[in-house]
Amino acid sequence: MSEPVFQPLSSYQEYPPDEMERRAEAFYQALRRRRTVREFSDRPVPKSIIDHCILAAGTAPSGANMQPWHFAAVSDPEIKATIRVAAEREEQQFYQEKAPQEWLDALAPLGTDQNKPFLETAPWLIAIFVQRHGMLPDGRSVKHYYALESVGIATGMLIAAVHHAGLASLTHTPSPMNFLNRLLGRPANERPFLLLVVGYPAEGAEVPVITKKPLDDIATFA
Ligand code: IYR
Repeated sequence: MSEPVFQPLSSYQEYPPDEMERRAEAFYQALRRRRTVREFSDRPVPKSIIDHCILAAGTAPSGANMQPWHFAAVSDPEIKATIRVAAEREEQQFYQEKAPQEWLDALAPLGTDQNKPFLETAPWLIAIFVQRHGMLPDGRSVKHYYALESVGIATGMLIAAVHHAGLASLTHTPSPMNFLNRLLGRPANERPFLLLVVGYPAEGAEVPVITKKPLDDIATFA
């Protein structure tokens, strides 16, 4: 048991009310420009940008500050190609056998199918893993709390960081994703959570016409 150590909250920044209004609205306007993109350019993106986006994600709150995540960032064309082959194998089964009609109907407006060329085209794939428990250097296991919630929060922050940097992303979830452990050499205590495809959108990229729910539909105020 270690004693808590406290220090002054020196990083907090308060803004005058009108500036707060502007910032809250501006952040919403910035985030609402984010679109999930499925057509990527092969333009390279420097690793330093990805480093900072992952560092931003790593600032997320987590259960007991266990930080139960691992981000495996891949730019190596050969590894990307093997990920594509494995993911398309899963997707083929999904679209042709496993997915119930109701699910296929729900996906129809997005125009997705089993072909995932972006897994090779995009400069970066970030495989996000949840550590169901931690591992000390001596091999003992450490319990993680709210691991899925924590990694979900960190992933949201990663998506926002990537968008803020001026890049596009795609949340990709081939199911099951266990092949990512094998291909990326991740240990058995880690479970793939999501594959985030990151890069510039392809020139002339198009996105489906969809809408987001209005405030009244997503919030209640009492
Ligand atoms: N993993 C598949 C299917 C898919 C599922 C959902 I839920 C989506 O929002 C989008 C796609 C695929 O990537 O095509």
